[in-house]
Amino acid sequence: MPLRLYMHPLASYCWKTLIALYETGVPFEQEVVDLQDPGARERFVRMTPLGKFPVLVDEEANKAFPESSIIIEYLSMKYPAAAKLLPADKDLALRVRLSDRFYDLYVHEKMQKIVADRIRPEGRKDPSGVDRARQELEIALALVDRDMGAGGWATGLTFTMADCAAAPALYYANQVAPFAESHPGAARYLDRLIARPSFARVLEEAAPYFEMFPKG
Ligand SMILES: N[C@@H](CCC(=O)N[C@@H](CS)C(=O)NCC(=O)O)C(=O)O
Repeated sequence: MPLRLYMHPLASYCWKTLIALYETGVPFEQEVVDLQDPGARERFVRMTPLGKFPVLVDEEANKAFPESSIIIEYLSMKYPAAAKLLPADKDLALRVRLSDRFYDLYVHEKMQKIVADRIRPEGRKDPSGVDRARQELEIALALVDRDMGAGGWATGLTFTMADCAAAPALYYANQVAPFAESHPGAARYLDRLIARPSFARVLEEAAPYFEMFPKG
């Protein structure tokens, strides 16, 4: 098997790449890494010193990539079936990358900040950082609500890398800051993402691990 994805089934950025892989049917193998296991962590960090999931290894090409967006860019360059995730038109591709950045930086990262605080020990929590993350998440969700209520995908009628980014970011944001009432347009977009077979499959595979998700 030429492609191997180092990942964890609960990890949101891994979901982003899994959605891309399931969307395109590119064959790959999953290598689940348990970062709680010191041996597994040490081996993983030797491969990728920042220790972040996902990492895609192309064994045939002898290449390895961290960073979910770069992994999707690589898939779209190498596999014709994945090319649709990044439009050939340069202006459209720029819009997809902009939307991908928006979901990663202003939805996903804010959500991660809130979740990460849940697992900090008492006395080492960061309530003002979490307040700020909640405020910034709220601004981002208002933009999603404004743009996505009427239907379609992140940058138009075609499902792209931006939707791969949006799905995990909005799914987990809705767990930590439910937005169905405050932002119904954003919630309808999340419903469309959840109904998409690629994301539905990711959620089904993650379901056995959901009890590990830190409670608020
Ligand atoms: N910018 C990176 C973010 C990756 C990231 O934050 N991964 C999380 C899981 S969703 C992780 O590896 N966390 C483990 C850790 O930080 O120890 C990407 O797009 O892939």
